[in-house]
Amino acid sequence: MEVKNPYLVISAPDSKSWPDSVLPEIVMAGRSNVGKSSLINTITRRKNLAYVGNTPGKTRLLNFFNIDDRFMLVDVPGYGYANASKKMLIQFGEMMEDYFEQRKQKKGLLIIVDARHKPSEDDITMIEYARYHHMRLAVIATKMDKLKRSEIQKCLDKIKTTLQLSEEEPLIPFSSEKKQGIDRVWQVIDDMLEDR
Ligand SMILES: Nc1nc2c(ncn2[C@@H]2O[C@H](COP(=O)(O)OP(=O)(O)O)[C@@H](O)[C@H]2O)c(=O)[nH]1
Ligand SMILES: [Mg+2]
Repeated sequence: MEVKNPYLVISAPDSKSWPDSVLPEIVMAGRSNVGKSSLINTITRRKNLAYVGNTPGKTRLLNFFNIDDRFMLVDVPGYGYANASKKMLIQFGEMMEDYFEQRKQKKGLLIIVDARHKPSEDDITMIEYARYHHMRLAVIATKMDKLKRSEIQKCLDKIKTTLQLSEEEPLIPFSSEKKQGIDRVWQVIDDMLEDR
C-alpha cells in the first residue's frame, strides 16, 4: 500500500469541530508513549505526519488525518499517563462517548499496545466501546524489536488472553523501528473499510 497524500484535516477539541466528511473512519488509540504517532508515520511512510515525542496529556484533541480521500484515520490522544487529573479523565471519557455515540461513519478501532506489557484497563475500556458499537476491532502490538525471540509467543499470548480476542479480532506484531507489520496493518484496515 503506497499512501500518496495523507494530511491532517483538523485537531478537533469537540464534536462541533469534527470534519464535515462522509469518508469512513478508522480510530487509533493506545496508552501515551506506546508508539502510536510513530506507527502512523511508519504505515504512511512519512517522517512527520504525526508528532513523535513527549506531550503527555497536553492535548485533548482528536486528530483527523485524511488518507488519500479513501478514509479518515482518527488519532485519539494517548491515555493512561501518570499525572492525569480527574477533570482531564472525565473530559477524555466524554469526548470518546460523543464520538462513539454520534459518529456514523466509524468503521473500526485499532488499539495499539506495547508488545512487552500486559494491556491496561483503559485498553479494555476502549475495546468494550468498540464491541458495544459493533465496530471492527484489531490490536497492534508494537515495539516488537524490544522483545527477545524467546519472549515473543508468551507476550502475544498474554495480550490475546487479557483482551479476550476472538478469531475475528486480529493481533498484529509491529515495529516502527524495524518496519515490521506494515502490510498486515494495511490488510486489516482494508478489510475494515470493505465491511460496509
Ligand atoms: N524500539 C522502538 N521504539 C519505538 C517504536 N515506536 C515508537 N518508539 C519510541 O517510543 C517513544 C514514543 O513514541 P510515539 O510514537 O511518540 O508514541 P505515542 O505517544 O504513542 O504517539 C519514542 O521515543 C519512539 O521513538 C518501535 O517500534 N520500537
Ligand atoms: Mg503521539
